[in-house]
Amino acid sequence: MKEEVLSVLKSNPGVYISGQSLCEKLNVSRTAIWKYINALKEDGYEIESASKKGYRLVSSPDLLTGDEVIPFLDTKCIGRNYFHFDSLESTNTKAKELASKPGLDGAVVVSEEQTTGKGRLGRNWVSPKHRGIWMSIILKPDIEPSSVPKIVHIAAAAVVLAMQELGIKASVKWPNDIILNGKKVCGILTEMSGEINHIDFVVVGIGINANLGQEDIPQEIAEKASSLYVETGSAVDRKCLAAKVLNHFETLYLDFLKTGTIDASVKICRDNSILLGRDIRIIARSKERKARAVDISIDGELIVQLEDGRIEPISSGEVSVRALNGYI
Ligand code: BT5
Repeated sequence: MKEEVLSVLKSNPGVYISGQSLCEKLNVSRTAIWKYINALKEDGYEIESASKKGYRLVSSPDLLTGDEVIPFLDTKCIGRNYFHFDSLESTNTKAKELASKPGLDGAVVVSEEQTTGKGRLGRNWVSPKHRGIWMSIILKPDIEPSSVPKIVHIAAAAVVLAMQELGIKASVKWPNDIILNGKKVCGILTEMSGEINHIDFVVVGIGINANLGQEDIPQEIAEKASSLYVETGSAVDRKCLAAKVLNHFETLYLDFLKTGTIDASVKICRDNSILLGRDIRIIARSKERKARAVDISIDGELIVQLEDGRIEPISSGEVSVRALNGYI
């Protein structure tokens, strides 16, 4: 009911709504309305009350609750089930717990902070409270398990397009990093559960360093990690960016399900790639090879030319790619 009170206030921006009309619209008592208004204030909503006039929403908190994000969604499926938490170990872990329940294809799990956020290959992901967008999308696609690695390119393309809409020109560092001014501002972690020929679910975790200040970025990663705020000098509207990512993700993902190809996403990743044309190191397990990144295939593999001239496709699985000197 609290959500309904908020929704009425939000649909009348800046305008006083009388307690009486809230009671009638929502069919509850005045005392109940008063309680919901107080609960909303506790959540960080600034609501003015004036006798004889009623209630007026002055400002909303910077939170990624469903109330804040869903109004910006133009999706059919992605984010229509929305789980918001104040704190979680990892949104991917929570998403995997939820994913076995029916009806959660497209569900999104968001947390204001992660206490043990995860990167690839057991690495950690720094996720301070209220500063970033830490979210996971649950998917139950009817595709071959071998096609699952393609989804990371859909997510990367969605993040780049969403940032572009906010005037931020970020690049993709194949396969799962988004880079701004040479530093990582977003990482993507795709996990899957299933059998050899059947997918139970896929979880796509997206971590965006939106408004982290320099002090939120630990010293050990400060050389390669940054945030949109640090790089652009202005705070981003997290709810708006989160919704834009989900909107673009759905469009590209539905295109993938329909056509069986990730052409559209690969084109975006190619056009905004930071690696193509550059000399790189390919690190798989503890082995390192030098190569030049020449293309991204229609299936999302990185096409490289090795030092001996051979051309080889690299799949995203277990490799890390670095510039010859340093991270990028
Ligand atoms: C990634 O791994 O880039 C995937 C990150 C995915 C994070 C999201 S947040 C929502 C969801 N829930 C989760 O628990 N995870 C996902 P990888 O390429 O392995 O990069 C990890 C490395 O990046 C670490 O070893 C650090 O060096 C560095 N790193 C850690 N936190 C960072 C941050 N916030 N920003 C930039 N780099 C970071």
